[in-house]
Amino acid sequence: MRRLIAAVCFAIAFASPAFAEDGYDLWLRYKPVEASYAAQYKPQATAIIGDDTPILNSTKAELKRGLDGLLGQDTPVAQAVTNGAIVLQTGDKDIAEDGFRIEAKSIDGHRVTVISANTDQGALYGAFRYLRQIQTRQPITTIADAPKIRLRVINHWDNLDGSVERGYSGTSIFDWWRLPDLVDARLTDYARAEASIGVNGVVLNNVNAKADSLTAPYLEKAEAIAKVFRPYGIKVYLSARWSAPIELSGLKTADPLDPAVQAWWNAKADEIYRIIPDFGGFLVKANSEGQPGPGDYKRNHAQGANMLAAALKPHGGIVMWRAFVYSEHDANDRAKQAYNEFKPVEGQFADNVLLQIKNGAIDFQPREPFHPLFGAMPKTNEMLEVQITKEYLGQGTHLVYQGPLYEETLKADTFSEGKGSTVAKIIDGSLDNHTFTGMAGVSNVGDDRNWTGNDFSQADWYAFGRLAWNPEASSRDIASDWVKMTFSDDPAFVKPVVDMMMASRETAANYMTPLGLAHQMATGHHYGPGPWVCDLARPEWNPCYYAKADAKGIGFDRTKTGSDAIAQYTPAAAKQWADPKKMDERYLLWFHHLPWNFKVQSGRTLWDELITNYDMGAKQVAAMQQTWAAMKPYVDPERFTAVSANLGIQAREAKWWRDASISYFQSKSGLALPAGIAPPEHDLDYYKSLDFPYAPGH
Ligand code: GCV
Repeated sequence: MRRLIAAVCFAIAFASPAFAEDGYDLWLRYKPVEASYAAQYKPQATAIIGDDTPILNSTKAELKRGLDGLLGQDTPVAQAVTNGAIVLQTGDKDIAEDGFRIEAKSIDGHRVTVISANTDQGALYGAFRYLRQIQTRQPITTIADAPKIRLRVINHWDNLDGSVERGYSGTSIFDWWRLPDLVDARLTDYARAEASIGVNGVVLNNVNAKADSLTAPYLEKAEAIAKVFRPYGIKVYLSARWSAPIELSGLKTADPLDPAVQAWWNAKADEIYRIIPDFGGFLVKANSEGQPGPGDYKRNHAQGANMLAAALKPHGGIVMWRAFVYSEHDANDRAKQAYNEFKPVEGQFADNVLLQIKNGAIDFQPREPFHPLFGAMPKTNEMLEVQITKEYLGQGTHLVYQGPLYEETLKADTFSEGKGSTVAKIIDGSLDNHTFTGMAGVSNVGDDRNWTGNDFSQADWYAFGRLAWNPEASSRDIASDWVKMTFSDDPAFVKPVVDMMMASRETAANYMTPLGLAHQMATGHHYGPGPWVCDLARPEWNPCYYAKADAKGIGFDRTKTGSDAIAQYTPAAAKQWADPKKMDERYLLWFHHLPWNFKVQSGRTLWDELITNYDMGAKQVAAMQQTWAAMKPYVDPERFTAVSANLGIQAREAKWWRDASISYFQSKSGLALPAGIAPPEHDLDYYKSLDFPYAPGH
């Protein structure tokens, strides 16, 4: 009997808690801080006081939730000021839009902490910042902050049938079928997460849009979502299909200069604002990858964007017009297309249009030089688009922290107005005096319990928000905050994990596309390697188009002996990549086609360097596995196991990338592997034979 009682006690003591750590709470876990910290914070968090408005009510609720959890108390939401209260004060005109100031003050003789702001939204951001101070064990001192970028927007590539283009974390969180009647409570947590990182806009549907999302029933559904988002300061936007007037109303044309088309969009805008009074505006992918657009009527992008902008303007709406144009009718180097189409219409866009430009000229590759349009159109409102989902960076399984990739783009110097003309200064408007600024991130969120599939992919979402708020921020600092809030603030955990995250993007570039190679992924789903693919109808659909490997050498010549894409950059920017002997070799084969025996900076031949990089990448993932294995004591078993499993997949796939790529390039170069490099496990035919008809996200 005694044994039975002991067994029962043991089972109770070690049983999993009712709610295990499953990643659902993201960086907003609000687990109790250590007693010594709680003792410091509690006297400054005795009550919460603020007006009764929709956003301030969510602010107070979040503060209560956070403080109750972090400090293990029942924090009253009160009316009267008492010592130690947190007081929300809005209407301070000296504080920038969406900004806040946290400071100790005396009100009626009581020592309080005031979170002041101009707008309710500013107070909400201030509250999240206050909580972050506690989550990361920082003191609550005077803190003043404001976003440097006005529109901080998430783009969902979510389809109306619930699938998500390039989504690797389940299906869409928007249940279009059952909306507006059934509004998933999860959407509130989604809005909390977005607001916590400063996101103030969400595009609900895929840029490869269906016209249906503009019909009345779907607008009612969008409004049901907007109702959830509004108390968190988030506006909804829709991707608009260019040919909607034809598809929905039978117009003969979608020509932007046709009065009937203009009238259709004007009426549509009126209808939208009747249903969604604070609608943000449209995101448009036009004349790209088969999407319709003004080019179908020989009109340019400015003519197209301006027509929509005119329809939205009376309501305060805006247009985000994408510069990702990829036309199958343009035989030019694909990297040149956007610049060639947009530069000529510089100065012609309406003031409520933003040109949304991907970080690089091709398509979210592991590494690309910054997009040549940055700095090339100083009269145009330019916004940056990055991919948070990892279409080309290991999709749902690889641990690849993209903070350094975003930071690399933001810090890139375009030299457009002389040294220091960084992409960050262009998109925050400071370089060319724009006040209408933006940054967009393509969402990695789905209905997986932990939102992003891979627990570490939450960090990309988090980093996007923090960098859209402050494009000068450090991706390392952001990773450190994220790790502390999401896992543990124990320095024995934080340091190795942040180091691992910071190195992870370089690691992926090494095993997938070293030395500036690009687009070597398999066709369609882009899962895994496919460098050998060379038989697709259009040249630039083929990975072989990008690597141009043959018996003599490898690389895409984008200098004047080749496509001369380098000339789309300012001379000062282009200069850094002009000489293959002196340049940053991480961009080498992006700009240059070189012989296999070219001597790189390490003293090795290009061939040896390429192979060494692939090999190093695969080994680096094995090292990541070891780092993580040593973290077991600091992590809950659920997330430890999930991350370990994903790293196992990543290690296997990194080796696959290494072996398949080496195999293929060796079939071209005919050269022996450098000393000490193990040969690929299989022959090239084996790698070519692998087929993944059910790879996700396609
Ligand atoms: C939404 C790439 C992706 C497409 C995506 C496109 C875009 O080509 O593979 O899935 O389409 O970019 O950004 O529009």
